[in-house]
Amino acid sequence: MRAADLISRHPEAWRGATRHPFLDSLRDGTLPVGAFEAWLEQDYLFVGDLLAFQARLLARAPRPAQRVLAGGLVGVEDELGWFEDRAQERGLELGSKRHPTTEAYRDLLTVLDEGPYPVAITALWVMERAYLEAWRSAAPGHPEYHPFVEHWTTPEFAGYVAGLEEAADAALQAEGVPEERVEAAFLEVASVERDFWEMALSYSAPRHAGDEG
Ligand code: MP5
Repeated sequence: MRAADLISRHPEAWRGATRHPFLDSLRDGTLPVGAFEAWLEQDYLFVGDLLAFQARLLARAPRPAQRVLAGGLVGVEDELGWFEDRAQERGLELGSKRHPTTEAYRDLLTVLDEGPYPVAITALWVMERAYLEAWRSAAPGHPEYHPFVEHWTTPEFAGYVAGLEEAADAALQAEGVPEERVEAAFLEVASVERDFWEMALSYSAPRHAGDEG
């Protein structure tokens, strides 16, 4: 089995993860500001959880996968600072209250963390590949959101996703890989990715004390 087979086997689940009215309205500029800010706040929390997951994944990765995972780990820490800068520009305070969907995603990361490495590395590739395709679907994006579209559609990011795919493919070649668990993880990640867009669109982050309205 190769990682990319998962996408061709489950086109509906994949479409749900990578195409969404949130992304369409981000492209044409009709996205409510509250929805965008809800996404920004919750994705920042998700990326913090992802950092912890990736650190543990790196710790148990085979030698050939260490470079892409170590690079990714540095990238994710850098990204947290990038989120902080974007939030500051918008006068948005990044809170720490997880929406139930963000919490469900963190729970999934914990399950993956406790499971076999080939399942976890493949799941990480699915998360990143989903973001690459999702943000490509929003390109070029309304000018207000250009920096966000650009962030996940650069050739460097696409190269990182390709590197993860290579690491996932190598892991999936090993004997005794529990393919049904790989498949289940793909479907779970695809489903929570869809839920994440849905959450952002339907949820406006609680305003901070002292804010108007
Ligand atoms: C990613 C993300 C990609 N930021 N948020 C979700 C819900 N899924 C995937 O991770 P990264 O580290 O931003 O590339």
